[in-house]
Amino acid sequence: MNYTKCWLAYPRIQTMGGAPLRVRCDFTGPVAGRIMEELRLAMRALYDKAVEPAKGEAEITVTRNAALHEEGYCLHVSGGRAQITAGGESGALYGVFALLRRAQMAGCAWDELEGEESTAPSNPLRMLNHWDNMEGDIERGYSGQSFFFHDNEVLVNERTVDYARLVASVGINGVVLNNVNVKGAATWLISPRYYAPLRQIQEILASYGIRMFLCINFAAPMELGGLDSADPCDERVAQWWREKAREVWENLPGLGGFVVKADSEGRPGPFTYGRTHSDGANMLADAVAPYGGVVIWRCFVYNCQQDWRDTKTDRARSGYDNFMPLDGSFRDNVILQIKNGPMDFQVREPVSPLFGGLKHTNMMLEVQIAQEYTGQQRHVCYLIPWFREVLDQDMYCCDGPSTVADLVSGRSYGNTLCGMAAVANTGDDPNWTGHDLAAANLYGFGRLSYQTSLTGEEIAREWARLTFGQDAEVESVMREILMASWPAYESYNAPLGIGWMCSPNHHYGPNVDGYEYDRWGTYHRADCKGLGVDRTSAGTGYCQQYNSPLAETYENLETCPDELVLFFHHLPYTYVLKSGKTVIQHIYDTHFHGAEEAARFYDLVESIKDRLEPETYRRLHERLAHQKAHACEWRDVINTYFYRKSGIPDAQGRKIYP
Ligand code: GCW
Repeated sequence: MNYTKCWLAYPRIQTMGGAPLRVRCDFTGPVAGRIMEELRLAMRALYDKAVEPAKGEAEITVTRNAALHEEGYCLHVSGGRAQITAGGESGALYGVFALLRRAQMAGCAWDELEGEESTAPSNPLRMLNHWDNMEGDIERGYSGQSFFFHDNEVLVNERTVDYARLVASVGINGVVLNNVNVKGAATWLISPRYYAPLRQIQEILASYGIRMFLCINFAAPMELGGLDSADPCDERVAQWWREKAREVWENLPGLGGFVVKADSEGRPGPFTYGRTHSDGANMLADAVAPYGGVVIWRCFVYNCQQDWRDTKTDRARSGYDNFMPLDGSFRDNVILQIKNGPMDFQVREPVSPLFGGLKHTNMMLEVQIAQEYTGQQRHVCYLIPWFREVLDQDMYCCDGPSTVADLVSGRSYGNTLCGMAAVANTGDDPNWTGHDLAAANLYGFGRLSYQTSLTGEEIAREWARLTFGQDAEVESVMREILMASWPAYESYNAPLGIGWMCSPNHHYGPNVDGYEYDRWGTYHRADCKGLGVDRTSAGTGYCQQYNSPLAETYENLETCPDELVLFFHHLPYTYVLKSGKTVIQHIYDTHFHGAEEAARFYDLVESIKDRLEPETYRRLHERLAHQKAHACEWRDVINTYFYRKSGIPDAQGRKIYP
C-alpha cells in the first residue's frame, strides 16, 4: 500500500490489551461484514485490543430499531460498553464510525468513554461527483491520476475498498464515477464492454452503503446506438434508451441512476432538436423509472459565446432564465443539480437564485471541493465554512423553513430526492488529495452533508484529531490554519465578490484581464474610474431573480454586503465601503493582508515540524512554501493592475509593484 489512511489512520490512544471486546451485530449482509472489519482494525490500532464476534453477552452491540431512520443511529457508550441501534445497515455503519470518532475525540481509555448521540442524516443524497476520464486523467484534478480508470479500463483494487471506507465513514451514500463531460470510451461505460468491472466497483461501494451513479452522453443513441438522432421526442430514441436502461440495470442492479450535463459548454442536449431540458430529462427518467433509477440533470447551462461588448447578456442570469420556466414540468425521479453560485465555484459568489425560485422540482446543491478556482490543492483553502454560509442563506421562498439547507434537504417542500453533491478532490496521489490539508474538505463535505448543523470549526477539529492523533498543539495549529485559509485566499484573490481574475483555461494564478475580453461571460469591467458589474435593475436585472427582501438587499448599495458589492454594482475606486475604506484601499489592504496570512501558515507548520511525520511535514512544507510565494504574486499582480488603472496610491505608502 503506497498511500495514507487519512482520517482512518486510527492513531494509538492508549495501549490497553486485556480480553477481546465482544461484538454482537444483529445485522447480516455485506455492510455487517464491513462493520466487524472496521471494529477489528480500529480497536487494535486505537487500544491494542482484539475484537471477537459474540452471540449473547457483548461489550459492543449493534442492533436494529425499526423506529429509527434507515441511515440514522443512536449511540450510547459508558463503562466499557457501547450500544448502537440503527434503522438499517447503513445507519449501523455510521453508528460504528460515530463511536470510533467519539473515542478519538475523547482520547481516554475505552472503559472511561462516556456519551450518547442520536442522529439522522440531514440530506437524503450525499454525493461525490468524480470528474475522472477513462484515459486516467481527471478534469480539474489536482491529486494525480484517477484510481477508477486507466487507459480506457476500469480499475478495481484495494484502493477502491479504502476509498469506499473513507467516504462512507463521513456519511457519503452516492458516488458518480465518471466525468460529467462524457467523451470517448466513457460513452461506452453503459455497454457490455465495461459491465463486469463496474459491477465489482458497485458491489464494493454497496458494502459501504454507497450507491453508484454514472454520467451518460446525451448523444449516446447516435454514438453508441448508430441512430441518426438523439431527439428526446423521437420515439426511436426513447425506445433505444428504454432498452439500454433494461440492459444497464440487468447488469448493474442497484445502480442509482444517470447524471447528465446537457447543452452546456459544447455537450450535446435537447436544444439541438428544439426541445427543452424537461423533454430531455423526462425521456431519460421514464426509461430508468422501472428500475428505481434517478436522473440528475445539471443546471450549468449558459451561453459561452458571449461578446464582451454586450453588457446586457449576463451569465449569472442563465441558470434561472433557463430552468425557472420549466418548474413543475420534470418527472418525480428527476433532480436538478444546481451549483452553489450563479457563475462557477469562485471564491465568493451569491447563492444561485434558482434555489429560491423552483418550487415544484427536486433540487440538489452542487459544490466543488476540487479547488479549481481556490488554489488547486496547492494553496490551503478549507471550504466548509463557506458551504455553511451557503446552506444558511435564507431564500425567502415559502412560509416555512426556507434556507438553502432546508430546500435541498427536503424540509421546505417535502421532497425525498434531494441533497448535496461535491465535485471530488481525490486522485491516486499518496495522500489522496495532493495537499494533506485538502483532505479536510473531503472529510468536511461528508460530515456537513450528513449533518448540516455542524460548524466548519467543529469539523476542522474532528478532522485534525482523527488525522494527527492526540497532540493538542498539532490539532490547534491545523485548526487555526484551516479556519483562516478561505478568508486568506479570498483576500489575495479577486476583490469584493467580482471573481475570475485567474489565468484562462487552467485557472491557476493571477491574470486580471485573462477572461476580460473573452467569450465566457466573466467580466469585471474595470476602467480608470472603477470596476464591478451592474446587476441591478438599471443593469442586467439579475438582482430581480431573488425573492424579496433579498432582491432589494442586493439592489441597494446601502444594504448590499461588502463582500459581494462588486458582483452587484459597478463602483468608483473612491467609493467608501461599509468597512469605512475606499474600494481601492480595500484592494490594497486585503492583498497585503492575504499574503501575510499565507506566510503565517507557513510559519505555523514550521513551529510543529518535529511533531509531524517527516513525510507529512515534507509535503506540507513544500505546498505552504509555494503558497507563501504565490500569494505574493497574486498580491503584486492585482495591486499593480489597480494602481496603474486608477492612479491612486496606497494610503499606507507600501510598495505596490514588484
Ligand atoms: O467550471 C467548469 C470547469 C469545467 C467543468 C464545468 C462543469 C466538467 O472549468 O472543467 O466541466 O465547470 O461544471 O461542467
